[in-house]
Amino acid sequence: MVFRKLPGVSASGMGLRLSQKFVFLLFLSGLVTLCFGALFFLPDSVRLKRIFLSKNENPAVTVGSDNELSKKVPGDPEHLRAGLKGGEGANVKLKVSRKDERAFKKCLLKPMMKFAWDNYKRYAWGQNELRPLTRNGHIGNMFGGLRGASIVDSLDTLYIMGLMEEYEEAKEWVQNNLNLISNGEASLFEVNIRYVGGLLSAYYLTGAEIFKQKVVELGEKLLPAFNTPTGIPRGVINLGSGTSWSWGWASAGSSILAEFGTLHLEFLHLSQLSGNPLFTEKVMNIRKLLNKIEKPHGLYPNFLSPVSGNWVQHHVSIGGLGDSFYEYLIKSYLMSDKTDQEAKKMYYSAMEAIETNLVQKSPGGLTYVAEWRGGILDHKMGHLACFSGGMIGIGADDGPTEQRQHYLDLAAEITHTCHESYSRSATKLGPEAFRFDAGAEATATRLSDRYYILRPEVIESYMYMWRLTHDPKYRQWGWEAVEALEKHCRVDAGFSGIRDVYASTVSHDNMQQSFFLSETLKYLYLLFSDDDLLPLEDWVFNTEAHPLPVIRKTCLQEHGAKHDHGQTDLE
Ligand code: DMJ
Repeated sequence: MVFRKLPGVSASGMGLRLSQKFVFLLFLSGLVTLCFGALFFLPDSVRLKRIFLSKNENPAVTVGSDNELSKKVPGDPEHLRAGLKGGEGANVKLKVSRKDERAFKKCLLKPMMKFAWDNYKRYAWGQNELRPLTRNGHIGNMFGGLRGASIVDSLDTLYIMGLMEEYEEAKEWVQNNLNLISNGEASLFEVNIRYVGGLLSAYYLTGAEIFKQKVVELGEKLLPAFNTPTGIPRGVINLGSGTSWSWGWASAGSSILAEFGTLHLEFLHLSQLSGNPLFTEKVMNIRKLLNKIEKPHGLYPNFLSPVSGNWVQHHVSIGGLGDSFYEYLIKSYLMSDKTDQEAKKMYYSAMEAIETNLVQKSPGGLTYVAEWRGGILDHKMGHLACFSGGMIGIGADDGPTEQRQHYLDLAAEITHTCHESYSRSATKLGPEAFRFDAGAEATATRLSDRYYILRPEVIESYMYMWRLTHDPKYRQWGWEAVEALEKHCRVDAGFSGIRDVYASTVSHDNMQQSFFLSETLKYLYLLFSDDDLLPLEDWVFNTEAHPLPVIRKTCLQEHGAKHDHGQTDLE
């Protein structure tokens, strides 16, 4: 049948009966529904899909302040997961200003923390860490009989992010359940950086007396570890009996540089809070010995005998076993309101020796810090060593005038190399150690080095470098890490490390490390925050990312006058 257009009759109405029109309309709407429905089955990358199905949570980012944003972005992990996995970050870029985009990203860190926390609370409450695959808790043997490492490590992150209900739960647990009467074998270093550091920063941020009371009590339990012929503490202590000994794996009963060299910040604050000069005296004694002892090529080896006070092995590293000793030198100087000249001198001399002996450039132009074994270089850099980008960055400004720009450049180059170790993997997360030999450039060559356990060091350097330079690439790199964590480390009941960063199908290690909550998520949050949230002029972060306030000169003087100790060393 041929339809002719009749005058005054619309094309769609041409000569059709009502029932025919109805069938035609039904067919048309069916067709439209079918086409739209098919969009859902297209891959995410298809542009059409992104145009039609862009999620509606994005409008939240078009308005106002961070606070308004946090109300609008629900803390539901599924929502967050969908948001990140579907690549909404890209859409956001098209719709919002740079400031709002940044605020949106910052906002997403909070539900990540909440997700990690909620799952720890649900499956591992009171234990040290969450095992997210088996949905149970882990106690381990690092903290003696102490429990709740994830709670103490999280206090300040929860508080800073404004997760107040969760912070209150954590505080209540500390008040009622943190039992310091314990008899297990504890690592002096780990208890100090996580428990002492966590409680100190919780006290300074909130003013809650309970944290002060607990931290001073715990600090006193650590003092017997220093009862050695030299005053250099041993690595392991029984918190009940006070007996201490060296790690079985440390050669000839030695103590580890990164362990006895990472007490200074916390112990100075313990003296501040308790009025007990002993804490300061103990760490000043370590400082004195290290300052005096002969150093091969100006370098500090990683193993020292607590009995003879001599180096035991000539292995030097800015990564594991050495790392945070250097960090605490520059941070001691900064935390003393720039009065601790001895720490300053030791830091810059150590840096000079490190640059002369360890800093290398790969054939591909990447700057890295090698390890040193009795004069022979091992062209390897551990993930742990990647904190050094940030450390060298924060130390740049107080170095010799002619070296300042150089230090900032060096910090940027190391941070760039560490980013390369991430971007050269399938998961965009970095391996435990990467090499620069046998044709390798910032990649792991050994199977045993391919894992990633939610470590913070690379992100830590992004945060410091962002604060120091405001180069947007650091936020971009941080965001890449967020996306990779969401894609590969988030599991149904928390976040987990992965066994091989180069495998696109990941295998999880079933551990949500407490430093993921205390460091990784905190540094990411700070990376997307304004600089006036914990400004670097007023706070230093201990090596577990717990912020401690700068002790102002006047305060140091009062303290020195009252207790008559340490003042000359700090001037
Ligand atoms: C943390 O416990 C601290 O940053 C420590 O200094 C080194 N290792 C972990 C994180 O990787």
